[in-house]
Amino acid sequence: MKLRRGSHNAMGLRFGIVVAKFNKFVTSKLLKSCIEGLMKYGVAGVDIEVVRVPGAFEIPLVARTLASTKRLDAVICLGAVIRGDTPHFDYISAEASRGIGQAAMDSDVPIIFGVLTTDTVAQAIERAEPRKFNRGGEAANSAIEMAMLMRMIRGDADRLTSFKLTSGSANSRARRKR
Ligand code: INI
Repeated sequence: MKLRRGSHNAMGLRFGIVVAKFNKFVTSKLLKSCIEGLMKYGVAGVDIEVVRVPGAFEIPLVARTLASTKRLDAVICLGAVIRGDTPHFDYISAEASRGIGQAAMDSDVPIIFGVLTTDTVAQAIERAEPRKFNRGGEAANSAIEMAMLMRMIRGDADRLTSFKLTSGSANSRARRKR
């Protein structure tokens, strides 16, 4: 197996982000860190499409529709489902995760699950916080890694030989830094 060293350069890749407006005080943080995470690896602002949906329940359909356009290398889904006192939690979180997985399989495009499912508001804030769990940044890393991986597997990877599989994913590098 031929592996080459080099930078993790995502310049030229295109991403869609579907972000829920519900619990915006959390999802806006996820969105900010996610965009910063993409740009940190060279993704241009014009190559990022952001679509806002009412809540996490609506994410899968829009993610699948965006992915089906075939103009994007990956789609990132961001939301925050907080248990609180509502039985809604189980329905919405189950549907969001099932639907997002299904959307990836239907469209053949990587779709990243960046939807927080937490028991409390405090947990959601902590996971969105860039200096804590930074789930938005992690979603960006996963999207870049999957976009590059799919190009590589499909043989469209000349420009991606700089992506070094053995050095670990962008996610694991981010984890080591913490
Ligand atoms: N949507 C969320 O994204 N997070 C939640 O915590 C949530 N709760 O708890 O109700 C939520 N509800 C809205 C839902 O996603 C749909 O937008 C709504 O049911 C309309 O289809």
